[in-house]
Amino acid sequence: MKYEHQKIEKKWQEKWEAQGAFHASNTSSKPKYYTLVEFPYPSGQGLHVGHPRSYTALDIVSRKRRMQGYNVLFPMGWDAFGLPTENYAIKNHVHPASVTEKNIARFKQQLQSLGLSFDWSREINTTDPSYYKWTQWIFIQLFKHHLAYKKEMAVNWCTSCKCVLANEEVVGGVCERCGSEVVRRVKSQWMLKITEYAQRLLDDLDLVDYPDRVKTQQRNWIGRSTGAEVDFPTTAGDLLTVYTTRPDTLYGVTYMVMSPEHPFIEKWADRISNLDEIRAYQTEASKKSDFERTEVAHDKTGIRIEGVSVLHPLTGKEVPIFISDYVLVSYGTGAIMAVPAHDTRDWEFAKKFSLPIIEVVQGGNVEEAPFTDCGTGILVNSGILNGLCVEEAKEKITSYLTEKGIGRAKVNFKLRDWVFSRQRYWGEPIPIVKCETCGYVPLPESELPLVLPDVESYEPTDTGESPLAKMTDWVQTTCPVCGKPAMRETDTMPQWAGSSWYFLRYMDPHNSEALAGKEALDYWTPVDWYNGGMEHTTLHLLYSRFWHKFLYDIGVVPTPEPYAKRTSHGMILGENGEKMSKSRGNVVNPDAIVSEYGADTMRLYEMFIGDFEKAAPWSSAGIKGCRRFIERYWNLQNILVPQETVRKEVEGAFHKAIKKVTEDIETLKYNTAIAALMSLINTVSNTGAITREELRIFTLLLCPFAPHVAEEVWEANALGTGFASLQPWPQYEEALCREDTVEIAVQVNGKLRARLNLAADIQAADAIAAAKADGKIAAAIEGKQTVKEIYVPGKLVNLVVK
Ligand code: ANZ
Ligand code: ZN
Repeated sequence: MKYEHQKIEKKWQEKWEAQGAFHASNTSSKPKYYTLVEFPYPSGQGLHVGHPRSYTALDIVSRKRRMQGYNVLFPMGWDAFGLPTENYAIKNHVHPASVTEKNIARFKQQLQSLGLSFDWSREINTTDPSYYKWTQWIFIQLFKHHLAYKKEMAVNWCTSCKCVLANEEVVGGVCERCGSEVVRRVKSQWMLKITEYAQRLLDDLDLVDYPDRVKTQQRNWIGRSTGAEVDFPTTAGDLLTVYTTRPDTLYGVTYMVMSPEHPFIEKWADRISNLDEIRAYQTEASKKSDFERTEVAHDKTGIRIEGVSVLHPLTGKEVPIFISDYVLVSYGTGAIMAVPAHDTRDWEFAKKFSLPIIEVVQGGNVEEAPFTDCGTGILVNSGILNGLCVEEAKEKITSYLTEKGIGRAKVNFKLRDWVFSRQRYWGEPIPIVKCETCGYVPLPESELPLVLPDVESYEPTDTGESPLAKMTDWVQTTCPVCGKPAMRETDTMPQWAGSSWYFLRYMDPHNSEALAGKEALDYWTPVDWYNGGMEHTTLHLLYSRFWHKFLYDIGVVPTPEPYAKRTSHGMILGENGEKMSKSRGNVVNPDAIVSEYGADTMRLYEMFIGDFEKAAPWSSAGIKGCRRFIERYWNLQNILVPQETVRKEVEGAFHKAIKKVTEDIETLKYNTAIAALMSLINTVSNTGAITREELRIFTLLLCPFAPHVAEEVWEANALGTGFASLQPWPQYEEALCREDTVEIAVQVNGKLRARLNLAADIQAADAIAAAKADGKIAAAIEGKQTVKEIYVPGKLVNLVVK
């Protein structure tokens, strides 16, 4: 019998689909299990070999859970709004919806060819009006709860995408998507108040099982810090308030810095004598990204504000004010008190502008370098704080400032509100109208979905408005409250909108009354295991936790957190160890692999490729090795003997393999699970036969990894009734899993001389005899007198000689 992967794989994919083998049930007496992978953006390039790494990994978990008796929800869908499709549509004069449809068809066919056990009856598509109706509904709820608001603000503007980017989408000063320059522009934007959830997003990380590196990245992104605000009187009369994490260093302040965008500059325009210089600096600063501005390495620049200064609140001394781009308007109060002795950026600035440096925490030589490691230092030159340690000084000064009414304790977060509008076509319309009388008014829920109208051109306008703005018929409407003429919002939602709640829709995807029915939500929430890329840790993962918490607060979902457990896979690199990309010419096409070697080989290979969490290079030799393993499994049918039990001689090997595979799947150690199956096949092959019961167990263990070939062998040899994929998972007995040999270290006078494999239950005398019989040991003790012989069971023999 020849192993014909193409025939076999097609056959089983059709059978599973026809019989709904992997459909989840919303009414089941079984315990539920919800496995989720990040749904793809259906790009024109089709599936990448990186996609199946995540999908196969959780497919294996899903398949194992079904075999363990769970009602499993393992769904798939399309995160299909977004710029690449829109840009393609503009270039090729086609509707983005038809591009999307075509791309989805291709992706779906590719995914199905991999034998992934998705419940396709629950497929969703974020661009489908029956889906985005609920994205719009959630937006309206956010609006009604004052968590969506409109604000004039300086935003990141991608000069090439002609589009506003969230801070998260600006990486290293350039657009994350296209790599073009990002500048600051003032625009009126819809914002979502994720900052209101900052503390809870931080605290509730304790409720979930995420890898440490994911939790750490989220914590850093949220960036909670504690300190104080201090009000500095100015010669202009206004109080200049700063945020500092080091109020203890207040006596060390020798100058102040305001961000170039600080509103006081306009306010003080009449008093500032060097306004031209200041304005020129403001223009320069607006061209830089926050990232560039705050880099420590960035050369310090700034301009002194002539005409206004600050009076130190404790010493009464006059202190100059500068503007400099290293202070950001969007953080704290947009102004700082500079303490050059103990802050690196302030120190560099002070050196450059020859400003005084006053040491206030003892420990370094602050003329030579800033002393920032102040943990154990004692306060000096600091009036009422002298002699205190830093922590005591922080406390004392904060209560002192509070008492005097010139300061207060303050907690700050790095997290910013989420810029939620895009001036582009291919996104969810924001369901708001603007009325002269009533202001911003949400559409009545009965009018949802607000469907994207057809436009003639998808090009963004040169003014930066969305192409929808040109659709006057659509834009002009009436106010749902007062009936007077009103204008629709023409901005659309960002790409992150649809993915912020999609996992809920899978629970009840055809519901037209609600985003999902209450019973379905109560039953399936939370997702039990969610796998996705590390690159989504600070964007998607945080955004969707925020929306979920909000939905929890308004009583829609039953849990405060959406995902009980999160894991993250490493990237698959090109054969040369570099990131796969067209330009590097190292892209592997999954279709070609599936067609030549089969989906089972591809799946097995991607799981065998190395540590799941780490990046791994593609290897053609590795693929061939996995194919050979599957053929060896297939050929077991040639040595099959009609015995319905496991033979004694291989019983231990089987129980150990069951245990290993059972446990390794839970920790995503797929490479070692597969290695255990490879070793089991060796053990069995060496006996020259396999019994039906042995083949049955082996088939079930292999089934989650290579399901098509497992089903075929199962059926061809009538190993049981129904799909192999739905059989109970094999059980092992702990007692039969014990290692029968152990490695023993042999020492002579405490020095390691040899390692021996001995029976695990060997007696002391036999172990010592075996050690002495070893060639290296015999040489080492030759002609010497043995003083002592020690055997530590299962570990070590030590011979003391002289
Ligand atoms: C005085 C001081 C002395 C500071 C010292 C630090 C060390 P994190 O931990 O990131 O919250 N800062 C405040 N607002 C800023 C802004 N808008 N742009 C740039 N820098 C700003 O850091 C808070 C510290 O960063 C604050 O404490 C302030 O400098 C600076 F030895 O104040 B510190
Ligand atoms: Zn109105």
